[in-house]
Amino acid sequence: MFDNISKRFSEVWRKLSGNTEITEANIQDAVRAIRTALLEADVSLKVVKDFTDHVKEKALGADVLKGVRPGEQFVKVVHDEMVKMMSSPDVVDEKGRAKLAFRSDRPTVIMMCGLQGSGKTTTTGKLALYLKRNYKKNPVLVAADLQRPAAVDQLEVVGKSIDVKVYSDRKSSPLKVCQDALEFARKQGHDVIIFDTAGRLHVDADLMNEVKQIANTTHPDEVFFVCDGMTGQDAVKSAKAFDEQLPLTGAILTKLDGDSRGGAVMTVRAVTGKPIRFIGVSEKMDGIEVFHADRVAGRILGMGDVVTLVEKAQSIINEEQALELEQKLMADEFNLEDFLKQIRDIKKMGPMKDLLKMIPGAAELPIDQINERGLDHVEAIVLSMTPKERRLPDQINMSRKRRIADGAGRSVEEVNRLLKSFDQMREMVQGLKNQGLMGKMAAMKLGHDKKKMMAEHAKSGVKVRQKANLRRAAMDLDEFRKQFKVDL
Ligand SMILES: Nc1nc2c(ncn2[C@@H]2O[C@H](COP(=O)(O)OP(=O)(O)O)[C@@H](O)[C@H]2O)c(=O)[nH]1
Ligand SMILES: [Mg+2]
Repeated sequence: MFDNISKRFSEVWRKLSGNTEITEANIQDAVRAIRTALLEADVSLKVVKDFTDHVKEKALGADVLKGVRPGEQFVKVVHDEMVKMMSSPDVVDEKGRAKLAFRSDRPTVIMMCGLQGSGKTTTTGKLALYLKRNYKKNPVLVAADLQRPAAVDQLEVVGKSIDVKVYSDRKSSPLKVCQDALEFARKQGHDVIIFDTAGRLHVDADLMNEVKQIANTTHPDEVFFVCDGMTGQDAVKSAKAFDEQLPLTGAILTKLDGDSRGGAVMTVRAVTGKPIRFIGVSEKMDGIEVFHADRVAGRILGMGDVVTLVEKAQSIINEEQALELEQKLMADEFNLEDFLKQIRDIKKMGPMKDLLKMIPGAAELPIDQINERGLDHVEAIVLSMTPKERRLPDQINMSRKRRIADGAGRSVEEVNRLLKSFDQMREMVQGLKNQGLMGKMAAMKLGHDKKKMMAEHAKSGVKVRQKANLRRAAMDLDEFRKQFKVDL
């Protein structure tokens, strides 16, 4: 995600890190480099100019803070400006879910619009799955793209894959199918209805009339402009055209998993004033994320996205497992059995490459050289150990190593390497513990909810000191994020 631009920013940070003080001259240099990076990402000229003007002004005006390196302070200025440029108030609820204009007197009507190929049909399905999972809704999808017969088929496949009803009538008209579907939804007790409308290759009057009519007749509660995040200013032009004709309530930027240059995501809100509500991050039905400006800014700026990484882990490892693991780590009981479990959980989270990209500074790593099969090999090695060996890895001698290697079809060196990295991991955990970071991790896992954290920990009977750590952790989550950022 945003590979090119985040590499560019990493270079800017690296150059700055050599300076012991921030002067007008080196700010000028950095701002110039940022300007080039943004223009390359196809951000519109006006947005770039406003952005760099603000950054310059803030950076020059900022008081030098004690204990903060000048480079770090500059990064913060850029980060904050970028968040400001992309964020909108009141689009996320306290649980981190997308706030949507649900209504209770009739099914909530959501309308998707945008150019052909922008991802409307795919996102219609993703959104339905999101609403099912996060709000326990019972949505129905409406095939309102009657341009091509295949469009209806495509939505039906999508609906089937997520077990959501699709309403279609191939012989009808787009407007009528939406009206009839609304009636159907009312009768069948569907509480959300999503219109998958037709797009064109370019904005044209016919298309606009069609979607306008649907909107004027069905009064949608949310009108989402779906936009291909790989494009830059072109996307923004069409966003403007749709915004002039329809009561847009937000934008969804798709395909950010590709080599998106980031232009659209940085420009859409600045130009239309409409909030970005979701982003699409894969072709699959669960490839949708609520848009958090600070996280996306972190990714663009090459600072990684620890919060999303933790949340991703959270959706795989449940809270109980996480607490159990944490306690084992605290008590130094973590062994290769747990390691194996971890590996399997990591594998469930998707390709290593994608995960690593969320880690701060990863834009600098040779990520393309990562061997995705590596985890399989590690798993095979641990599997060919006896349970006792997994619990007491320190007791694995040479002949045991040979037996394990043979059993796994790997070399003895690989077994050695695994045991060594396991040791290092234990050391690292020790280090984290010493810095009080484990508590902070736990704080994130429990959604930063102090009461819930204290309750969980009271139940699990951890020591008082650790509770104090947690209490502190709840307060300085920002500090945690800072610690995980690139060290300048
Ligand atoms: N990688 C990726 N592909 C996507 C995403 N969203 C949509 N696509 C793909 O983009 C193509 C066009 O999507 P579609 O939903 O048919 O667009 P529509 O014409 O607006 O309905 C399809 O091949 C989708 O699989 C996304 O977030 N990531
Ligand atoms: Mg479609």
